[in-house]
Amino acid sequence: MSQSVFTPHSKASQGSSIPPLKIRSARVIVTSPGRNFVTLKIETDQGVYGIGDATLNGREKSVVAYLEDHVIPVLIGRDARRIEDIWQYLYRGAYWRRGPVTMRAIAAVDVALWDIKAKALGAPLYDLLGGKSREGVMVYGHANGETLEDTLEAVGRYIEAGYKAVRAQSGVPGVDLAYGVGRGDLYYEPADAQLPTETVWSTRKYMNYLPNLFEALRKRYGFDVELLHDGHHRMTPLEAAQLGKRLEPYQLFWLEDATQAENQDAFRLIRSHTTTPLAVGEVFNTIWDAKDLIQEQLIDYIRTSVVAAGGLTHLRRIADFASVWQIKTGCHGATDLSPVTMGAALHFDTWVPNFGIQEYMRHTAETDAVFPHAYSFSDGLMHPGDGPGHGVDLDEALAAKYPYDPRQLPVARLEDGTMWNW
Ligand code: CS2
Ligand code: MG
Repeated sequence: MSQSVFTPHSKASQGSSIPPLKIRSARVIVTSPGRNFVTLKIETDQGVYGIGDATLNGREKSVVAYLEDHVIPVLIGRDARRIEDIWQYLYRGAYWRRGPVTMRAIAAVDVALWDIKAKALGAPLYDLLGGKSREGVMVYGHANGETLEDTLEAVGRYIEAGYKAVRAQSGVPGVDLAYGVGRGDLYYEPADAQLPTETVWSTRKYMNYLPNLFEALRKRYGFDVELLHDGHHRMTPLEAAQLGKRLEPYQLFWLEDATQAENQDAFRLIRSHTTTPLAVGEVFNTIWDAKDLIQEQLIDYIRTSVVAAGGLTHLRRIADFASVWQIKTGCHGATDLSPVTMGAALHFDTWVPNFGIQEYMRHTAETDAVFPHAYSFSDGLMHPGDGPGHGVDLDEALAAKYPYDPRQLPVARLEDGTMWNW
């Protein structure tokens, strides 16, 4: 790399509380302990290293190439302390801004750099963000069942396990393989085959059934537990408005992804017809995807995650912007977001003043072993741990035992064969 006065790492910084941390190497590690994960490890000349998650479910290799071919070469030699400058360099410098691949690659670098800086200072990451705003992070678990009775029982098991909030997804009579319904109870993994599984969808059958599920849930468990549901982009705005209205008596914590959100205007119609709280954003990559939704107060929770939206540097900007309109966070936390993202998210959640809730879908024992972590769950709350950094590591020797296993997400068609949103 050419040296010039404008190259950030060419000047020795003085008066800083930590000495320069020159990036010596960066490597991408792909492992599949039950599902695929892409991890970036950045090492500095001081021996301090950091790790970041770059997993893009079903499209993992695209981010691997982006990092290896285009990002790692420009990182070597830079000062790892300059998190903001490196973020701007990767975002502005790409010229081709935004998108799931670019923003995940930036996220992996960003989270690894925050990890490095926090470790160098000997502080938990939440302290660098501004310190603790709460004692624990409320999470919601995933209860699902093939029938209404199965789903009621699954929700009951989460309540017994101490969860204060539970997402309920159920098989729909007449619909084979509805979204969110796994084959086993504990772990739901949609990316299940090398070529996409074809599923068939009927919004009519779903909408006829869903209010019965929530009526039965409230009858059995009362109104103290928070209940959530994910529409997974399946409804039109008008259908979503109708469903939201019909769910009002059951006081959901939120109805997620009521409709597809490329057109932010679509939420105006939903909003004007229902007071069921709305959450959206797991597929968003930048503040621009949510700008109108936020400033027109068309949603209640922003679901964008550390890994999807360019890391902590950008996610906290989104959260601050949302706070102006009293919109809270509700970070995506499905199993395709690795324990590294979970750890970083829990530090973010511990700090962020306008925190709403955090999704927590347990990883398998194999995944937990590959990613030793400091976070823990008790009484419906999660804790990021108080050690230095984000508290999640990668056991590289163990990771090497689980080679990449190509899998894709399913697709959905309407009953007449028309392609629809999975
Ligand atoms: C989801 C995910 O957790 C959620 O709310 O919608 O299950 C999503 O389908 C996966 O993360 C896709 O990779
Ligand atoms: Mg979702």
